[in-house]
Amino acid sequence: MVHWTDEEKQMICSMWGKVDVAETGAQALSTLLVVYPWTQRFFAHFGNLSGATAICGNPKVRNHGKKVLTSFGDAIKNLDNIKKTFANLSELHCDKLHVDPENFKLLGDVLIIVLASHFGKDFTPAYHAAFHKLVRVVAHALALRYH
Ligand code: HEG
Repeated sequence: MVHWTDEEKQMICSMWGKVDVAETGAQALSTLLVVYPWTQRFFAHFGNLSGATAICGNPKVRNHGKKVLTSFGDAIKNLDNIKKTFANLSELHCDKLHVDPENFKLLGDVLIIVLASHFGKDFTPAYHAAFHKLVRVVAHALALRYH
């Protein structure tokens, strides 16, 4: 089981309280779709994804980004129980959505970059390390029910 120090928990929870989930989620998902264009294939039903401007302005992308980041918030509320928290979502992404779990890591990396650009110098190496651990644990939990 993953162990979180009190300091890690404190850093993650306090910074997450300052995150605008809708805006950060929209930015993270848009960035994923622009930087790694093959991820667009999972969202073909979202309408116009033809280029960065269309992607960033697409309301379905924005809405889904918020949904994904809200889900990250659930992980943060259940830091000691992330595997169980994401068991159903893992099954959904495997069985119904057929998302290659490698993409969970990419989204995590993109989220770190968006947080770093938002928080600037407050995103110290210690915060970076705590969030890096979080996105890896989330990606791992989402991949556990794959078969
Ligand atoms: Mg996934 C749906 C969470 C990465 C593709 N994703 C969802 C839903 C949640 C979620 C909460 C809604 C589930 C429902 O309707 O019951 N996703 C989630 C997290 C992460 C993630 C926490 C974190 C890494 N998702 C992810 C990635 C891709 C992807 C990397 C593809 C590149 N998700 C995906 C698709 C859907 C969801 C295609 C269905 C979207 C829809 O049709 O509305």
